Amino acid sequence: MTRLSRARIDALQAHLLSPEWRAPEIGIVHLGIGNFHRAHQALYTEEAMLARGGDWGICGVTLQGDVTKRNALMAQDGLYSVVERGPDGVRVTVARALCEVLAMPADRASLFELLANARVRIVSLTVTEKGYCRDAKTGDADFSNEGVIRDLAQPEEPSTVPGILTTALKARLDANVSPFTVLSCDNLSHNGAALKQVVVSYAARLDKELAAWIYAEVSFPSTMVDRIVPATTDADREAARDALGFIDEAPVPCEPFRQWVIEDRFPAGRPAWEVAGAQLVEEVGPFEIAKLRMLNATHSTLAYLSMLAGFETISDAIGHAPLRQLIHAMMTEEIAPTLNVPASFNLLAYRDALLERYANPALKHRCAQIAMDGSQKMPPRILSTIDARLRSGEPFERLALGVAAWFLFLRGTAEDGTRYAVSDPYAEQLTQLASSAQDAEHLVDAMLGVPDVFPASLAASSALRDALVRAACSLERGTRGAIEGYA
Ligand code: CS2
Repeated sequence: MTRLSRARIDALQAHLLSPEWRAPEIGIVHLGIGNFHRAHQALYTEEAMLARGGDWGICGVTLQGDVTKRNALMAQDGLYSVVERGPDGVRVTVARALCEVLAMPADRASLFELLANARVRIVSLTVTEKGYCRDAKTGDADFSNEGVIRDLAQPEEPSTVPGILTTALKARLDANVSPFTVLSCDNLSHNGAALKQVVVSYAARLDKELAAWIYAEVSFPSTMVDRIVPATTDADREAARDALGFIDEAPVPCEPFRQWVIEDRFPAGRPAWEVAGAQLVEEVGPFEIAKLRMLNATHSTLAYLSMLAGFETISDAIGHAPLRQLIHAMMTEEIAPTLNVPASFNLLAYRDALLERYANPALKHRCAQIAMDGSQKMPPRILSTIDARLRSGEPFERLALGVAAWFLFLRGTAEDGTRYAVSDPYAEQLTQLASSAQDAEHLVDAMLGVPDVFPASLAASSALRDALVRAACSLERGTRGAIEGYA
C-alpha cells in the first residue's frame, strides 16, 4: 500500500474538510508538535484558512530531538489523519495545515531562520507543563534547571522554551522586525502571563533592554484549549489505513468534542479561528481555571486511583459506579463552588458533559498517560482548589483523596503488586521519598516537604495534613474501599 502524500490528495476527497486548498506560506511556528496540537489548533487553523484565506501554514517543531517523528510526517508532506472516535463510530479526516516539521537540535539553523522571518506572526506552544522551565515558587524561569543554565551560557544555541523564544525575539529586535505573538496552549493557569514572566525573567539575565522590549512589545495572550487526545496506537494506524487506503504512520486519535477560548491580543494578526468555533474573548482566566479544576483535576484523580486499583482507561474507571459517584460529588461539592465564571457558563451542565466525555468507550484514553508529570500537574489542577477551600474553611476530602492517591502511586506498585514506571521530571526524588516512608503519616509529611510542589502555606496547614493522612490511610486499606467511602 502507498504512503499518504499531497500528490495523492485527489484520492482522499471524502476525507478532506473541503475540496478547496491553496498551499499557504508558513505563518505559524508551533513548538511541541505532539498529538494535541495536530488534533486541535491545526484543525482550527485549516478551517480558518479554508473560510477566510491567509498564509497561516504551520511549521511544527519537535523539541525532543525526535527526528523519527519529523521524518514520518515529512515523508507524508506534513499530512496525517485525525481519527475521531465517538460513541457512534470513527471519522477519519486528513489534516493539511502542517506544512513543515523541524526537529531540534538537528534543524536549529532552519528554525531560527524561519523565526527571524516577518511572515511568521505567531509562535504557539504545547510543550507540557515541564517545558516552561518555570520556578513554581517565583514564577520566573527556573535558573537551577540544567537546560536554562546551558542556554544562558550559550544563548546562540538554545534548546529550552525560554531560550528559543528569547534568542528568536532578540534577532527580530536587532533586525528591526516586529515581534511575533507568543501563544501558550498548555494546561497552566494564566498560561500567557506565566510564559511572559518566564521569558522576560530569562531575557533579563542576558540583556536588560531586550527584556524591557519583550515586556512592552510582545503579546502573550492566554488560552484555554480542550480536546481529549490519547497517544497513537496500532489501532489508529489501522483505522486510518482502512478508511483512506493509504499508509499513515502518524495518525492522531481524539474525541469529537473540542473547545478553544483565546484572548484576542494578536497585534501581528491571526487566522480567523472564530469561523471554526473558537471563542475570542477579553479575559480567558475564568474558562482556564474552570477547565483545569473541573476537567484536569478529575482526570488526574481518576488516573491515580485507577493506577492503584487497576483500571486501564478513563472509560473503564468512570464505568465503576462508586468512582463515577466520587468524581460527580467532587466536582459538585468541592470544585464548582470555588469557581467564578460568567453567568452564561453553567457549571453543572459542564460537569455532566465531562462525565459523558469520560465515558466514551471508543477513545481508550490510558490512565498511565494522564498519570505522568504529577509534580507539574497537581498544583494548578488540585492544590489551587484545596487552597481556595482552606481559605473559605470548607471541606476538601475528595480532593485530598486525589492527592493522596498520587503519593501512593509514586511507590511504583499497583495494589495487586504490578509494577509500573513513574514518569515525572522529579521522578527520582519523589519515588525515593514515597518508597522509603514507612507509613501513611511519614508519606504525607515527606511529600508536603517538597517545596516545588507544595507552597509553604499549604505545607504548613494542619487541616491539609490531617485530610491527606486520613485519605492515605484509607487507600492503604484498599483503593476500592476508599473510593466507596469517599463517594
Ligand atoms: C490530561 C489532558 O494528560 C492529561 O493530563 O488531563 O491532556 C486532557 O486530556 C486535556 O487537557 C483535555 O483537553
